[in-house]
Amino acid sequence: MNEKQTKQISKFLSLILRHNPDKIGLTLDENGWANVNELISKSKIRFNLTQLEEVVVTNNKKRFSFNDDKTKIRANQGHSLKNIDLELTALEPPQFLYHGTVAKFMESIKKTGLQKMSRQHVHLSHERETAINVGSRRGKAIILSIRTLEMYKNGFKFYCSENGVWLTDEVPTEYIEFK
Ligand code: HQG
Repeated sequence: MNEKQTKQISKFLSLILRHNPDKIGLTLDENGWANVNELISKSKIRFNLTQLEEVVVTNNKKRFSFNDDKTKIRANQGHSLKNIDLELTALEPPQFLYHGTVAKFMESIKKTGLQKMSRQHVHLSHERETAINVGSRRGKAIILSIRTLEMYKNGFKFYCSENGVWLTDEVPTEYIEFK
């Protein structure tokens, strides 16, 4: 497949596996898994198992995973669906993690901290570069450094998804370095 085809399938998978499985009459289990055969047969765009494997393996952000015998597939993070338990283990984060955003959100972030908005978690990254890319989706990126180890010591929980995105429920303003 060419890049355009894999991207089209990846976008479709993000929509179905993170946000709206109902759109094609698919049901995810409580851990976010979809049955692979059912996904392929109900999908509006045509692809087979080999092509699905190619999308999972080549995806630049490792957005999706198969279970061991490849009968099930799920998104690694980014869900807006409620009540999906990704079975992540709480971990001690590094001293700082980064969040990329844009100027138009700053007034609100200064008031209420980082909130999960429509997703299940606030997304943070270990690399500054990643945060720049995330922020740049919306315009000129502003990078916030978060004192995550201090948050952790004060009882906040942190998780790291299968594809290396750090997740937490919220970041109160006092832990954000506004420079
Ligand atoms: C902002 C993509 C106002 C927040 C990316 C962000 C990432 C607030 C937006 C992943 C706020 C939410 C997640 C507050 C946060 N007031 N705005 N209190 N708190 N915000 O898309 O982090 O390609 O849900 O700064 O690469 O941008 O989908 O989160 O701008 O990994 O795999 O509200 O999505 O990955 O936007 O991106 P999002 P995000 P995928």
